[in-house]
Amino acid sequence: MHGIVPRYHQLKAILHGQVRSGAWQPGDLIPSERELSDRYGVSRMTARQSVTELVHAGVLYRRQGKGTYVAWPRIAQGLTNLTGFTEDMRARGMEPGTRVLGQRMWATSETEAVRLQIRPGQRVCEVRRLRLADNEPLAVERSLISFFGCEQLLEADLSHQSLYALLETAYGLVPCEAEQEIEAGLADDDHARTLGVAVDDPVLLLRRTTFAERGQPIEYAESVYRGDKYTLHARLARAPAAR
Ligand code: 16G
Repeated sequence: MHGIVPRYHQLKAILHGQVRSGAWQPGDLIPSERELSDRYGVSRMTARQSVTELVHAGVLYRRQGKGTYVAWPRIAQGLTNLTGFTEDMRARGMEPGTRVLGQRMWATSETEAVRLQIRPGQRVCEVRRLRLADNEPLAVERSLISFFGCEQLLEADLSHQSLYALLETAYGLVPCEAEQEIEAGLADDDHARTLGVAVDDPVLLLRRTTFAERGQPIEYAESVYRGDKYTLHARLARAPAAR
């Protein structure tokens, strides 16, 4: 390797190319830093720096005492459009899947009631679901669904149909707007087991209140997304006054 581009940068581009071209597949163990330095005629330090940058970029990941592996591509989730899980996965050409973990009537807590703009203790339908794409677990979602007659949802088979689609077709409640919060978190025992990750692996905690037309809150959901699977993406515009 030669020229004015730093060597670690050149090697980084080569390694990234191996992943992009599919020569290295997700889950593959890549050559050690020693092998890379021999193969490309760079120092161990240069090899390490290239690999480290690709680890930071999420292209590769290290396993303690095992080596460096190719990471699985992440799902880039936009933050401006309101979409449901099913439509979102289908739009990406992935097959959505759902395992219903629980479905019951639930008396709302103080904070849940505030989110849904109802009285604390008012009963809503609670649905807990594991969400999968191409059979891989991505998220655990707990939805509280609130509308007059929501107990009918106890009869619904949500393992084979989309909640948003059902709300729309059966009840005329079209999800129109949502407010969402995102926080970093660590997988607890329960979530780790369900999502197939290790306890204390990073997760994204999402809380969303979804509103139907005329601002009627219909769902408050708390979701735990795998931290290794998602990149949240938004395009930002500078406020006119600051231009
Ligand atoms: C999204 C929502 C969830 C909603 C679901 C509907 C978040 C974090 N998640 O996953 O609240 O219930 O979409 O998807 O906001 P469905 O139509 O496939 O059931």
